[in-house]
Amino acid sequence: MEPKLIPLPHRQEIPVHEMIKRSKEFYEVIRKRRSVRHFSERPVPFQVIENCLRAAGTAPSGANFQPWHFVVVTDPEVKKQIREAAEEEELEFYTRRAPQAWLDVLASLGTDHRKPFLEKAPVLIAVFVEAYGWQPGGQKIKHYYAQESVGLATGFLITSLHIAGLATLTHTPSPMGFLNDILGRPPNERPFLILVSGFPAEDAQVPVISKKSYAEIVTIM
Ligand code: IYR
Repeated sequence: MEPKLIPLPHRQEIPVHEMIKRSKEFYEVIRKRRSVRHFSERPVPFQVIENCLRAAGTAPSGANFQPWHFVVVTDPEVKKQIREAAEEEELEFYTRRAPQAWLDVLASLGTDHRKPFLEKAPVLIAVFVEAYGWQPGGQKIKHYYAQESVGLATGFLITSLHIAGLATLTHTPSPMGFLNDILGRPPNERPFLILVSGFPAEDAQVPVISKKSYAEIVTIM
């Protein structure tokens, strides 16, 4: 099949000094993002969530399959079910499943099996990976690079929520198959993570951590 090509729409021509300014400004905004575990119960304007999800849906993906699905949970009863199921798995993780070496590296974050933020935060966005889909004729089709694609879309989502002024936590109870049952998602969708979202609590605290230096993460050749 011949590809249908069009001239690049929305071409940007930005003066170099402006490119440098914008990239610096973006860095200054994104470097202030922190994973937050203490949320306010203050409701979030739904339009913000919707805009951020629209932004996430523009991410690049393998063969443009867009193998993601986002379930927005605000219902306190559903959040309670998710918390209970997650805490059950997490208790197993912290007391039996996790090797000591894993528990050792988590110690600096101060995490444990209790996940009150799953009820307290006003919005949980459950992100699913569609491992496969169906062609218009009904034939099953594998989604290539599905994990990577959903990782990229989730990055867009976290970034846009941060820019909109909301805090997030990427939460990955393991295993999290319970999300398919609670949220009624089909078997071709695998839970990727829960993006806990909302305003940070007035007294929110975060662990003291540092990011690797530029020199550590970059090689110029
Ligand atoms: N899923 C557990 C454990 C955990 C694992 C990693 I890797 C983290 O960066 C943080 C926590 C939990 O949510 O507590």
